[in-house]
Amino acid sequence: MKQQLEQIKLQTLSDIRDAADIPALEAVRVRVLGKKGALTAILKQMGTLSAEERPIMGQIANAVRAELDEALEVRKAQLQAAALEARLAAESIDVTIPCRRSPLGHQHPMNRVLDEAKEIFIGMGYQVVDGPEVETAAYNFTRLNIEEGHPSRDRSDTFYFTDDDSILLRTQTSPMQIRVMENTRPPIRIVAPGRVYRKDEGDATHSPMFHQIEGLVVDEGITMGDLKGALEVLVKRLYGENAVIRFRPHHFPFTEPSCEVDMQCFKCRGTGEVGGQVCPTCHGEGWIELLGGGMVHPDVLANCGIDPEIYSGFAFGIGVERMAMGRLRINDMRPIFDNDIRFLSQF
Ligand code: 2NL
Repeated sequence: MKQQLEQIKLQTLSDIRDAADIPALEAVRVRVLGKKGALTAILKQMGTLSAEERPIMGQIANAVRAELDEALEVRKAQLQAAALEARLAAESIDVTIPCRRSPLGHQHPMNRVLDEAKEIFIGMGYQVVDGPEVETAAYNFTRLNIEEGHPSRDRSDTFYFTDDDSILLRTQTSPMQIRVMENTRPPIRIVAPGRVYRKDEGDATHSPMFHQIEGLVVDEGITMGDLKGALEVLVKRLYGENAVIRFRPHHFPFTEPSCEVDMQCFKCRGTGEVGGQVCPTCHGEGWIELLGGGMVHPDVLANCGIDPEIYSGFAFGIGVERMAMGRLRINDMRPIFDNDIRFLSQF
């Protein structure tokens, strides 16, 4: 039996050494120490030995068992470490390989033009004010001298939320300027930029949502000359010192007198034709409509608690997309809203 034990020990130690992976090692363990294992079988035979032999053999068998257990543990740790090494080697990544860069975006050209215009007005001492896009008809229309029944209040032109036409999407940014006039004493010098909404069919020069910058200056002794001066500065800073503008008489319910301001066409330089063809940018007009303005109607001042006998003011409204079209030298507004990176990345 002693010889048998020695034989099992040597064979098993050799098998443990030769086990190439964890499953092979486990197979060795089961073969020797499992329920039907070789060493287990010998331990079961202890009962057949004499009382003198039993403790001696028991001691040897236990020593063999302990030695094999130990050898199994050591080999298992070795194999686990080797497996981990192999996995780390297989899964390693080279962090020094240059990565594929995702393209860096930039500000939308429309917002850039809007920011440029804001900066120009800030430079002239204006404050920028912001307000809600959902408005009341009182602030969007009534206080601006646009009475009930006026065509611009028509349901075909304005987005209303309520059946009584009292809540709407603002059609201009003037409501915010009305609030400033109600809440502060002159002098007032503000611009109100933001989104406005009109039920226009979208085409090359119209969109149901567009951006406006409105300006308002109220003080003693303000004249149409101040309006001309402010707009000349704006246009020359935006389009260059050579930009030419003209003022035409117009009508708005909220200004009196009122005007529209055109810029000489940058494409045909006012001639209305390019290479013998009708200019595609101004359609042969020679001029491009830029904005509307005028002297704040005395009733509008009075509606806001400002005495028109003491104070006067000018106001104007600029379509920012229109302005951007001129600045970016494009003659269609739609790509400004289309979000096509091939168009937007050019600016
Ligand atoms: C246009 C014309 C305009 C105004 C906006 C205004 C605001 C107040 C009082 C009086 Cl609080 N007027 N704003 C005045 C004239 C024209 O906009 O064609 N915009 C695109």
